[in-house]
Amino acid sequence: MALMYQPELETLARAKLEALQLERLRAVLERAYQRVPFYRTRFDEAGVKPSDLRSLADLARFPFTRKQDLRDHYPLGLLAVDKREVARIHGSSGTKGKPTLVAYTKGDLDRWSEIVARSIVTAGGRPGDVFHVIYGYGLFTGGLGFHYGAERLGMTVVPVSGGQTARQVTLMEDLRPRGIAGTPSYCLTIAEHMRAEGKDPRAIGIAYGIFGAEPWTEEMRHRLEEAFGLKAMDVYGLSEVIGPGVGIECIEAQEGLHIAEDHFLVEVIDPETLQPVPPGSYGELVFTTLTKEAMPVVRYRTGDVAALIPEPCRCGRTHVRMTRIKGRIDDMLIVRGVNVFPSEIEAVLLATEGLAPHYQIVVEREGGLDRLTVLVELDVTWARQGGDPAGAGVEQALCTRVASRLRDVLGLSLDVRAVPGGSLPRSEGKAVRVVDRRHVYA
Ligand code: DLL
Repeated sequence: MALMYQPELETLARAKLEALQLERLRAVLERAYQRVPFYRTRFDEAGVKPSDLRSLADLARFPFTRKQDLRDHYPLGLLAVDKREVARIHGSSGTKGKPTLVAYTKGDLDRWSEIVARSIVTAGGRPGDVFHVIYGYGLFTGGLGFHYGAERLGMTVVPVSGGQTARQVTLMEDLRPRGIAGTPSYCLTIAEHMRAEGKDPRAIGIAYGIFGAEPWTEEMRHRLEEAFGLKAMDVYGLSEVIGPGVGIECIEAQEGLHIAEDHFLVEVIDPETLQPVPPGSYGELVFTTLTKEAMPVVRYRTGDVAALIPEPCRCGRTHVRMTRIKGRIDDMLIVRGVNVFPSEIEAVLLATEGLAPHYQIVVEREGGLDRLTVLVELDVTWARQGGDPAGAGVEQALCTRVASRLRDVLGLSLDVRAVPGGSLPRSEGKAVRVVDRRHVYA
């Protein structure tokens, strides 16, 4: 069996796990009802009381919470503790609208470190490893979340944060980390920077990478693993629920993220009907925190689309797995009536030899019709090695081929255009993939 940080909790039999969840859920609902006026009003409006909860299924009678509710109670209107008990504040990255703030008690921070320490071990990390953290430090939960989890585990943490790519490379070459944690897009930016200097990222000797905070694909995993010679694991989380550590892939299977079910109760719903989807089907993830003190959330609608994987995992952990996030509901493009997730486009692009792992999706409106263009860059190494000996001719052929593959996959006609190497924006944190110009002309 796999090496585990808390084997007794990670392999808990389902019945025992559900009993633990029920006990914690009761306490959380009671706490929310007694201490947070927002939840009291919502529960009263829905005609439910915490004491109505007899089984986990009864949670379905309780109302959902949305990001807008946090915004409406900005900055800290959903606190369940006295302000003086708040030990730290974090915020969502705010790539969309105003940031939402979240609060932690000392106890919350302690539990979060433990959850992240456990996640790092799940992904192959060990005490004593040099661990390079390129998630941003600050209000964003990525940097500090991984930092304290790694310290709790007894690792040697290098708190580089994002940006200053040249310095990142120097530190990696000199300190030789065994593990790295960061957004997959920024990690590829680092690899590109190294190659441009004639260096091989594999020479650093990184064994495992813990990547998340943005949607990515299996094809991106292959690119990262090939570039650095590491094993890439997906980590999921959101500040409203806690931060990184809500779910993590195990290094044994690298197939689906184990949800820390002793701390977070997961549901998957149809975002239109708000009803649960059948087991194994895609829908919107909804989480209820089971152990948060400062700011518990009840049935928080994440906007993230994924499916649960009901089959047991070969690593021996019993906590349910979820698939990678397909995308966010609000990132889903509707182009001429067809639903498109950027990750579906990424999967085709990154599976194509000759294309660099940088792209941008542009949607415009022309004469009342939506037009989708995918901007790509050629892989410099591929071109240099003779993949594109004739120049523009081959480039055009490659774009035509990719466009036709995308048309097959998406059922939508679109253009693929190659732009000069290095001209697409490079990520130093969460990548922005979509430029939707339709509202400009609307
Ligand atoms: O991104 C927490 C985090 C930090 C997760 C580091 C993993 C690693 P927020 O800034 O609040 O928190 O953004 C949360 O990011 O609702 C998803 O849409 C997206 N997201 C997070 N992890 C993944 C992932 C952090 N592995 C929002 N795959 C979430 C796809 C992800 N999307």
